Order: sequence, then C-alpha cells, then structure tokens
Amino acid sequence: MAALPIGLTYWDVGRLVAIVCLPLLLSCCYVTTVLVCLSVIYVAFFLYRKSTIKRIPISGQGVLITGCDTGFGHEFAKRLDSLGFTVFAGCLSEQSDGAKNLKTSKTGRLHVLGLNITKDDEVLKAVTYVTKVHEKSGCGLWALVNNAGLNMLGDIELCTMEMFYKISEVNMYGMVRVTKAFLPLIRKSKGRILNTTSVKGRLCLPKNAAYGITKFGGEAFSDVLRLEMLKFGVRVIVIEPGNYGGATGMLNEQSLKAIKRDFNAMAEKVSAEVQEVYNAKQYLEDLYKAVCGSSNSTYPGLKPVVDAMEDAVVSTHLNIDILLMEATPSMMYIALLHD
Ligand SMILES: *[C@@H]1O[C@H](CO)[C@@H](O)[C@H](O)[C@H]1NC(C)=O
Ligand SMILES: *[C@@H]1O[C@H](CO)[C@@H](O)[C@H](O)[C@H]1NC(C)=O
Ligand SMILES: CC(=O)N[C@H]1CO[C@H](CO)[C@@H](O)[C@@H]1O
Repeated sequence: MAALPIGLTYWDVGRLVAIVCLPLLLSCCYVTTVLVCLSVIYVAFFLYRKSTIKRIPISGQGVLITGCDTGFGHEFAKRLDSLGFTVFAGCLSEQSDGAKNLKTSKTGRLHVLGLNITKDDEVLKAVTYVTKVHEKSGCGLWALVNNAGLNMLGDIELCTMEMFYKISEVNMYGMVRVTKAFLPLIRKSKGRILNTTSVKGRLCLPKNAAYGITKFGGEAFSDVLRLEMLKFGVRVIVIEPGNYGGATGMLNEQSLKAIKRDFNAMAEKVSAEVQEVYNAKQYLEDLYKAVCGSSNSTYPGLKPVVDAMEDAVVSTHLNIDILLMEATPSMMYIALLHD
C-alpha cells in the first residue's frame, strides 16, 4: 500500500476524512458540533499514537532469516540490512541468484549463509557462525525469522508419500530444527521468533493437504512455543500471508518446473483404479495449466507482508491494534501476545 510522506497510508487518510465528514453530512445542529469536536480529538489521538510507535534500538542487533533466496525472506533481508541490523541471510544455495544479489550489499553487515534447514550439520554451522560474529561485536541475536518453505499441490489420492514427507521435512521439521538450535541465543537476548505460516494454516482447501498440514503444524508449534517462552521474556509471532504466490517466487519458472516434476511423479505412481476414476493424467495436465495461469491473479507485491514482518521485529510493544493497521484484505496478520 502506498505511503504518504507523513507515514500514513491512503487508507488511513481516507478513514480519517470519513470520520470527520460524516457528522457534517448528517445534519447541521448542535449535536454535529459536538461530534466534530470528538472527531478532531480522535484524529489528534490517532496521529499522536501513530507517531509514537516506539522502536527497539537497532544498531548492532542481529537477525537470522531462513529462505532468503527468493520471496519474503529475500526482501526482508534487504529491508533489515537497510535499517541497520546485522543480517544473517540463510539461503538454500549460496549460488542462487538471490544469494548472489544479497552478497552485493555494501553495508558490511549482511552475511549470506548456505543453510539447508533439513540438515543438522548446516544448522549447527550457522549457529557457530552467528555465535562467532557476536562474540566479536558483542551484540546479541535479537530475532529468528523462520521463513523458508516449500509449496505443493495435488489431491490426497494423487500425492505420493514422498511428497508428504518432503514438504514436512522442510516446512515443519526444518522450522523445529532451526528454532531449537537458535533458542539459546534468543533466550539470552529476550528476543523474538517470527514464523511465516499462511492462511492455509487456518483454512483448509482442496488440493492443499500436503502443504496445509505443515502449516497447521507450524501454527501449533508456534503457539506452544509462545507459552513455553513466556517465562523467558521471548515473544513468538506468526505472520499468515494470503494470496502472494506470484510475487514470492512460489510460481516462478524454477518452481513451476518443480511442480511439473511432482505432477509427472504423481501421474506415474497413481494406481490403475485412481487413474480411471480421476482420469489422472489429463486432470494433472489441466491442473498444471491452471497453476501457470494463476500467478497473474495473486497479489502483485510483497510490501504489506514485509512491512508487517518489520513491525514484528522492530516495534517495542507488540500492540495488536497497531500491527493490524498494516493488514490488507489479502493477508491475515496475527500477533500472538503474551498478555
Ligand atoms: C537439502 O537437503 C536435503 C537432505 O536433507 C537434500 O535432499 C536436498 O537436495 C538439499 N537441497 C539442496 C538444494 O541442496
Ligand atoms: C500473465 O502475465 C504475463 C505478463 O504480464 C503474461 O505474459 C502471461 O501471458 C500471463 N499469463 C496468463 C496465463 O494470463
Ligand atoms: C508456526 C509457524 O509459523 N511455523 C512456520 C514457521 O516457519 C516454518 C519454516 O519456514 C514454516 O514452514 C512453518 O509453517
């Protein structure tokens, strides 16, 4: 959403204008005068509150983000780098275009790490690296952003068991592995853990079982973690983006190739009975075409989600009211609060 120089979005301004004008339109009597006064007071309070959202002191604080090759992770790494954070950008491959692009940062604070979150040794190596940097600079690790994730599509009767295992290994167990490994550092800083899930962590849609169960699992994991971390002063936040597939890279050329590969494997392994009932091969071909076409119908940018991620990492008080102002219709943004 476009922002005006004073830090308000057009939506904010529209709402304020409506609040001020409505009483005037209704009638012109004594009651109107009172309502206008009240409105002006409300507007003043609103502006005051907007201008006093407190931010943590950023200088030197570290944030580790997984899945920075593309999408939200990539954009968020750049955003935090520009704000002054020390950023540890975990990339599935250090040779990816995204990783190479991040390495061109001139701030000297952006570290690109090869981090396949399904591998114990790579996660351990990342912990050692982050610890070493912090011993040198003396700052803590303020936040862990679990963002890396895979998408998968297909009816339950068509998806192979390998597909169910593979996506859980990344989206669910990968997050558990990374979180467990970095918790000692986060506990020390009384910091934050941010998890990117999806609206599909709350809503069930056909053809989304393999993906959906990992996101429901992620929601459960985050909520339990939130309760267990209360006593350590660590906050746990989930962000649930909606229809952003086109902008995240989930539907780029490479991802479409992976989907095609999955669909070919599905068509090959499907039983004769299921092939007949679903006309599976044709069905998957049509589904693939629909997926290719769908990237144009998703939200075109990443900014609303990256703004929400920034709020979750940077705001001193996670006030659900303030954070919700950044929500858009295509995104649900839920901050799980302690109190
Ligand atoms: C990540 O690790 C898994 C095994 O844990 C492996 O199957 C996969 O190919 C790796 N991905 C990349 C891009 O190296
Ligand atoms: C989606 O948009 C792109 C670029 O605007 C266009 O080239 C492509 O044909 C569109 N795809 C579909 C299926 O409409
Ligand atoms: C609970 C939660 O939000 N889990 C998500 C955290 O991040 C992982 C990995 O990026 C997601 O796949 C989980 O669903």
